[in-house]
Amino acid sequence: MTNTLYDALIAPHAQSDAPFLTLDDGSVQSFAGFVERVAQIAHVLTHQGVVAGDRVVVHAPKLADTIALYGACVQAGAVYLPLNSAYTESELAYFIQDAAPSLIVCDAKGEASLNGISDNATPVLTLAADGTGTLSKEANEQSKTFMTVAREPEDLAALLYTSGTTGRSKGAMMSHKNLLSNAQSLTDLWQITEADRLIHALPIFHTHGLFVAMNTSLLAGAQVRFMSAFDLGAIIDEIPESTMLMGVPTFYTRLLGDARLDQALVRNMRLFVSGSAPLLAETHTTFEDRTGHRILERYGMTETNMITSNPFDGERLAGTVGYALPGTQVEITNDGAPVKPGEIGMIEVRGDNVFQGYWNMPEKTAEEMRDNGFFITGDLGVKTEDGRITIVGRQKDLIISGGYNIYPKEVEDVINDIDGVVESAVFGVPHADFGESILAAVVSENDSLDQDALASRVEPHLAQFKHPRRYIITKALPRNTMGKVQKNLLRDEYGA
Ligand code: MCA
Ligand code: AMP
Repeated sequence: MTNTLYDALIAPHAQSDAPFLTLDDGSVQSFAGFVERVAQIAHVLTHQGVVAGDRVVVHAPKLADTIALYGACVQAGAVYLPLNSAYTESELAYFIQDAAPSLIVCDAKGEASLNGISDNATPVLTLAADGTGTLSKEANEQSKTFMTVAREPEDLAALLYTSGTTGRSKGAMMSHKNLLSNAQSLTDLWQITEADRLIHALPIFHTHGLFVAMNTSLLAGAQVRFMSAFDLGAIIDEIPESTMLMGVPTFYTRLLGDARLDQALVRNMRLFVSGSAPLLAETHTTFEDRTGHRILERYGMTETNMITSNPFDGERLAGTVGYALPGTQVEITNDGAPVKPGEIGMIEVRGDNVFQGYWNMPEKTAEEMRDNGFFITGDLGVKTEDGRITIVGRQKDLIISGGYNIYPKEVEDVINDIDGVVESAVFGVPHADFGESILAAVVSENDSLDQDALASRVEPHLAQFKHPRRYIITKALPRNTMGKVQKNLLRDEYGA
């Protein structure tokens, strides 16, 4: 019996007493301990009626048991569906209705509202920030071995929601092969081995922290210093004992803001990786001046996993995202036809890393996936003769704040629903810490709709990172002759 991901990422560690996760309190879970915990939680899933192909929604804190729950879904053949812990009740309601999970695991605080959202139809287990809750309680009573459920490479392992330009989030269906092939490429390319120790300070509900960081560590048998949240001081403290850091650009600008970052501190570090948002060339060069390390920038997307990477051994060029990963094809196109090197076009990608389509949305899948298997990323790029790729912009209307994606349409929909609002435009402006920050220009026919009134009506509906930092009340939005709102003019006017 085979299970593609389990056999590659988890089963090989069953007899290993080597340390896997080191937690904030200094406690250490060995690889063998992790394998046993995965089995215990897999039993809990089965007892709750979860069968192969069922979705398990996870809206839980970042804990060792949350990673074990991911492993348990893999072992039990279920589909892991992680959700940003900052999501509000109305955001959660959409995902639960769309994915129709067989089980929900949430923080103790969310139990009542998630029970309400699902009309008590879906079982809810809890996993609190201190590790207690019904999931862990039930798991503690289970056997430490579990009969792995067979899964083929094409079977689904995870469903990750990604917001869309239409405002409705789409569930990206990731197969065992999608995830494993990408983990293999990255592990080889970045030469990750069991001698590594990764500082993990990313959230684990996105591709970056879950798949790029955890799948590669499991595949290589690397140690992970698993931080429950981003904490600059803790990262500085851990750097001398570690070899790798994976982060969004904000991690690096914050590190540069700390006087303790110098060559002596990073003497044992082997690799600093950045992704999820553009790394400013200035950050890249300042980081090299301070530490002697050239940050390795890579590029990816939820639907595709990682697409390109700067080389490990070759030149890591600031402002570029490097070359297509082995096994991944990248084309720069105009209307689907490849353009010449040096010309700007749409970045399209094909390979085992590319997802299986959007959950329950075949028409959206067809819009973004060509018949020849190329996925249209919505990012604009340019390629050199030898294949090095630079991202020059985005065709999709997207703001990336501290590595979190915000689709303006989703926020505009909430603002436009407020009585008295005529229309709105949400746009990103440069921000020193988060890269981009979010503003909203609002046309209103109600004079009492000021900054505070708008914020108080928008905020209950959206996770905090999507909240506009400022509302600009205006008489009209700038439009071109086609009637399209010119967000570039808003950015120019309010960027400073
Ligand atoms: C926190 N806040 C934010 C953000 N993070 N606001 C806007 N954008 C954000 N990214 C809010 C907080 O709620 C808080 O609000 C205030 O801003 C300041 O919080 P702070 O303490 O500075 O934030 P933090 O907890 O230190 O978080 C910053 C962070 C975090 C560590 C950069 O945002 C983060 O972990 N980002 C990584 C996201 C990620 O993993 N992206 C990968 C997506 P208040 O002051 O009002 O309380 S996967 C992907 O993109 C693809 C596939 C890829 O290529 O990887
Ligand atoms: P997500 O929808 O969360 O999967 O975010 C994917 C998007 O993040 C991509 O389509 C890019 O626009 C952006 N992105 C990821 N990595 C990079 C990078 N290294 N440089 C610029 N943009 C990036």
